[in-house]
Amino acid sequence: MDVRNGMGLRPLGTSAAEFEQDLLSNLYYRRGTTVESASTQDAYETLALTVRDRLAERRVRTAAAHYAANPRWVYYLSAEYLLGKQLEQNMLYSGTDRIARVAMKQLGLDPDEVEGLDIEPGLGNGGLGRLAACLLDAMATLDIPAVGYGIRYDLGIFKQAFKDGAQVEKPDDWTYQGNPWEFPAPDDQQTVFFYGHTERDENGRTQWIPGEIVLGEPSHMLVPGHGTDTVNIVRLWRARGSESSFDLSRFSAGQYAEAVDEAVHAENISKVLYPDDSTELGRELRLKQQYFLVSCSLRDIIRRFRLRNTDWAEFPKKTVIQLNDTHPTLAIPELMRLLVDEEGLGWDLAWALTKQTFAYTCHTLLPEALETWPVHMFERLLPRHLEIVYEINERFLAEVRDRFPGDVDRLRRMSIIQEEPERRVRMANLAVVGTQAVNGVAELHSQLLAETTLRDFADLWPTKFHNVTNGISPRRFIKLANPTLSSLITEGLGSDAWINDLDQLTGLERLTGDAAFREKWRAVKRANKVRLGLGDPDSLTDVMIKRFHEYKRQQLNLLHIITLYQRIKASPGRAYAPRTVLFAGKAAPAYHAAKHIIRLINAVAAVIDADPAVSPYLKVVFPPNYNVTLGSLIIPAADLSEQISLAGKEASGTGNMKLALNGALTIGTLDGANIEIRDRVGADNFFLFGLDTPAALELRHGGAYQPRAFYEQDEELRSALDAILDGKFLGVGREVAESLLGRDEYLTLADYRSYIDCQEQVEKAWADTEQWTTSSILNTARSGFFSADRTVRDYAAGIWHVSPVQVTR
Ligand code: 6GP
Repeated sequence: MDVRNGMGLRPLGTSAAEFEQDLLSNLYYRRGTTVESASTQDAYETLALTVRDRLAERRVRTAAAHYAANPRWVYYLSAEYLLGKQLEQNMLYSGTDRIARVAMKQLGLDPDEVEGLDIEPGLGNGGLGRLAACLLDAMATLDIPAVGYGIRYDLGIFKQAFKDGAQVEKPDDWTYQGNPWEFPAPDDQQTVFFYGHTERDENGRTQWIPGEIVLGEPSHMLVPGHGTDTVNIVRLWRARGSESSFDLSRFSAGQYAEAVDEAVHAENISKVLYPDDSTELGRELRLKQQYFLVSCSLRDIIRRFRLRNTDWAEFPKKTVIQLNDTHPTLAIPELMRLLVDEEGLGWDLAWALTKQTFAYTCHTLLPEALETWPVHMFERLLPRHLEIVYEINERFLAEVRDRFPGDVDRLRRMSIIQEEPERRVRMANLAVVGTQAVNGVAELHSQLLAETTLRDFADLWPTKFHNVTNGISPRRFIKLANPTLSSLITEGLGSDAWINDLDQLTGLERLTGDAAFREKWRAVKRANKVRLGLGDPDSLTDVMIKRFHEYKRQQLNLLHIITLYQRIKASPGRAYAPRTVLFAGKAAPAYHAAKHIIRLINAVAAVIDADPAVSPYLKVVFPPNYNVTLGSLIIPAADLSEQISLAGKEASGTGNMKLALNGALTIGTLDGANIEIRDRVGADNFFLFGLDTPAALELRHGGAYQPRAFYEQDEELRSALDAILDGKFLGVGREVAESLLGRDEYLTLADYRSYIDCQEQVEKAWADTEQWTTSSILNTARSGFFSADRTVRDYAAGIWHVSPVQVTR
């Protein structure tokens, strides 16, 4: 179908009665059932389709506008997306939230029950995946022509449950009932090669003779903008065996398992999301996933380019491909292969086009999170790509040699190939060499990247390095997550324009003097705590929600809890301000140290709960299976936001932004985006503690750090750790204490006293309800900078050089 013909569409109705009519016809014609026999699942699917149709109509007009404009596109390549539930979002964006509920009631349906069946696609691990979703949201909202590319994992991030307090992982078969948000497009299927060898043909051109062929079948989900008619898409690839991969003769001979062997093998590529966050993981299947994503997506990008263009020289003018961390970095040698081997371009031209096309975002500082692949594995799976990487590297090292003659160490550090102790391909080096821009995700992170992790590259190409501080979707993380606060803000500001222009929140500053507004502000926070239902709504709700990682230091929070517990035990008569400490988050299944921390938190929670002398004042809760949905319930209820990573370790954080935006005060270190949050909300409205990055580096690298010295000098710290070692918490957690007393990689004990003292400041501040309310309002009022709209504008102006395309009716 020619998209230009989309203009003849009949606009779908905007009244509840028309919506009801459409619900009925979708129930009959697309779901194939009747009102009498419809299940709740039928009702849900029908509702989803009816909402989706309204966005699909905008999608047709968006595609037509984009086709006519032939603009420069942003292609966002990401192995992960954490999109969150779609129904509520799509009802808001399509403007059907109210009429849909009225129509459902008319049909005798319970909207809450029906909406309760919507499932969150958990196609990511944590920050990096959720950032991708926020950027897609903002790109659509800002009318930027964009496509997100990713993998349609059959199984998303595992579901977390607790057994005796320990994390157990359950598979997340998120499409078991189907997925109404998805449009399969088997006709856009791509062919992906693996293994095999290379040959030179008579013209000296290299051919890759593959050893395995897998099909990539795309489907897309709609990515609507808010307050605009733009609807972009996210296109997800699923691996399929080819038709010939089913062995009929074996099947006929009764060898049923063997008959499907090849197909199963192929389909395993998109079977499961690797449940790792910020850790390097060297498994061939993961490399296969990465190449699968890249190969399918690039062919699709080129197909789209060719709809309106013929000249390769135009390619970078029409295309910018943003690499979300190193996971899609194989796109660089893959584009070279396509241009040189398949299109016959010369190397120099191909390389110039490739470099101009790509940009790379780094999301970490942890050296162990920088991906590398064993050369032998890379070569076996992608023989032609290794040749290309070698060639890129040779030319690159010649450039370095020219600039820094005789500097052998530098060559060794910068080479795309690591030689010792094992030959490996360094994906971050490849990503820097093959792109026109590299960015970190917060000011400190970008600075540290250029000074430490990628320093040699920043010396060579200083202008290639950028900062783009992360941001979050105000639609998802305040408008949808916190409807009551949103209404109050709209009432206070006199309009809801702030949702697409978050800087307008500064208008709340003048309302800090309005007693009635302040009263309502507190009432909203309290009601959100009641809605969350995890503790006394009048207690200080202290939340730490993020992946479990030692550098994030959930263990430091836990030491504070144990100290509070021991103080209350020691002086039971005193009046303590009640506090509810909430943890939520998952640990990578193979990350044992993080799992020990989870188990210890649950044990401490149980011990406190069972102690009537303590439980009125202190409660620890740990709801399992943290995801976007649960986060959206917790964030609006938080009073205190724990952002306590060791300085210099957290690239940015985005939960910190969500919590501040919802009026929580932060207790945090000078790390990641905490610094920028504090700069904006004001030092008086932020609880700062701990070592800064230079001090942490000095203590760690001086080689003189002795956690035991802190233990010995600090009575409360000693007593907290001893309690763990003595088995006071159901005998659990000795590993945690031993690791802290042994190496304490992330200087938890060094920051303990400063943290405890700072928590006392928190308690004092909390006791002054009026001052706390002012700080809470100011946190919201001054968080406008952290809108993902600002982030996308920064990318658009500084890196992508793209402009919006308006979609008209
Ligand atoms: C995360 C970073 O840890 C976090 O600080 C940042 O806010 C987020 O990315 C978005 O930029 N990194 C990852 O999730 C990851 O897997 C390789 O990094």
